[in-house]
Amino acid sequence: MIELIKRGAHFANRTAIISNQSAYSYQQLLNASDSIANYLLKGKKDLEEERVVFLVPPSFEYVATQWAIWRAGGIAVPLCTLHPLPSLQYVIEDTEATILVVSEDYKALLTPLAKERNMRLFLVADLLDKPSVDLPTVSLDRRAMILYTSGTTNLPKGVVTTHQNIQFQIETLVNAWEWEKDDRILNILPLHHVHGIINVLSCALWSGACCEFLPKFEAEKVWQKLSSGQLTLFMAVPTIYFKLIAFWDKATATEKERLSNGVKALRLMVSGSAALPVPVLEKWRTISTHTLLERYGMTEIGMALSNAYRTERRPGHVGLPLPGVAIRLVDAEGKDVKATGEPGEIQIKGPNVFKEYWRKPQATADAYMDGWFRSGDVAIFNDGMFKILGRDSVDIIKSGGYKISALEIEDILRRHPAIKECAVVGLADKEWGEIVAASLITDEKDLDFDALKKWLKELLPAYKVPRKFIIQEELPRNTLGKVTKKVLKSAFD
Ligand code: MLC
Ligand code: AMP
Repeated sequence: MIELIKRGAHFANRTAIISNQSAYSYQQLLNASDSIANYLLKGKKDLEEERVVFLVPPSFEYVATQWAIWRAGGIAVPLCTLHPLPSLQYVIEDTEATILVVSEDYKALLTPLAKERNMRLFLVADLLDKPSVDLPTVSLDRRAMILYTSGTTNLPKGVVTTHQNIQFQIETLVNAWEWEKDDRILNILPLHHVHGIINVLSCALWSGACCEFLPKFEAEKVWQKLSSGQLTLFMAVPTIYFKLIAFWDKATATEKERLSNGVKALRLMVSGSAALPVPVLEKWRTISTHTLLERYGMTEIGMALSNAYRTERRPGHVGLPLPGVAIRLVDAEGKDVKATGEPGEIQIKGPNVFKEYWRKPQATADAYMDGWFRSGDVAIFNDGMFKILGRDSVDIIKSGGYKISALEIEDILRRHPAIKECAVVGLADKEWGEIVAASLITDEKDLDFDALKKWLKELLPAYKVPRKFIIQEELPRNTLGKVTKKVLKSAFD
């Protein structure tokens, strides 16, 4: 049996999940996932890596579904609850999923697509009552999960991890951050990315700890939890800390004192998925006494670098490789520059590194240099620690912890009848890290941007829709005709 799930039996009576005001034990999680697995198998002995897509908000039912897919030998493909139909359809088609599990809220949206593609569609609430069957033995080298990530191509790629990858990614974090069964963490992150799935949920369950869900991020509710004295851990993207600080700033003096006193009780607060600005780290320290532990990761590798739990946490730095993860810094000529203190691309090797991009052998091969995974992130080794300087591609935007491809948005914008040409860039922003901005070439000088945004939201998740637009006569280009995005950024000033 998969180690993560096998361990659940040791913690049978402990609380695994709190969601929708109910507490669920590890035994309930085992029973529910057993039952769902039984439905998914429908008499088969093993799903043998059939892709099972599921659209279930963060909750006990989400976790039971994820475990069930793994227990039945399938590949778990979590869909994003914020995505419009075309984005969901893309993942369903790309994975050629055969089974779809949804919660009630998404049934109407996805039923026509499931019918059209002849998929088996289940409502998760209907799957919790079936007695157990013999479940297959799933070896560690089998594919376990596909998460979609944006990159330097216009369409997101499916990142495939095996059970072994996942297990290693969990174990290295559990050890580094000293997770234990008495821990309790609040999850407010989406569960279609590694930050929420691995760092928060799976580390908690591996440890016999409790993971509590809030359906979505709301500063007031998160502060209530943080100051309740019940939590020991919290992990979030920098934008969330920014928003929590903004809430605290607006509170009365008495309330500020209460919130600050309450949050001190946690043993660890972590930031990641995007660069943590030093002023945010410092302000959070004055509010909470916590020095946020910043770490660096990526969908393809889980976590790779981390500041120390017990010793130094250096602002603006991402620490050192996690145990078992090898890191090198390589310049444009392929020379290792870690020792010289020059900037280089972070490249990674280790059991944490993913198996492949789903059905994209060329993209998979291109992602490596001499057996090292190329992150596309540039860093230096500064006085014994890694410091991220940025990315080597202007086409990748990080906004609120989400990775967004400029090319994907340009591709959609060009489909609009009024848009002749366009270019998308990320602009630095204190709250979001970067915000998406688009320059348009159009003959319609009075183009209605609100109507354009509405049109885009039918095709793209709202967080990918540009927040700023300008209309230009022509796009800035170099002598080869390529849009110079660094120049374009200054046009938004
Ligand atoms: C929401 N909006 C965003 C956005 N999130 N816009 C740009 N970037 C984002 N990230 C938009 C909404 O569409 C909406 O626009 C408006 O902002 C307000 O929406 P909201 O729902 O009120 O926002 P909020 O709930 O506050 O969301 C902010 C957030 C969320 C920070 C909580 O973005 C989030 O959960 N981010 C975490 C993403 C994450 O987990 N990344 C990890 C990837 S793994 P409108 O127009 O509709 O009003 C990874 C590896 C690693 O990176 O190292 O961890
Ligand atoms: P994703 O592809 O969504 O998994 O995002 C991974 C990317 O997030 C990395 O390649 C980095 O660009 C960025 N990232 C993650 N953690 C950090 C960090 N601590 N500092 C700067 N960038 C980060």
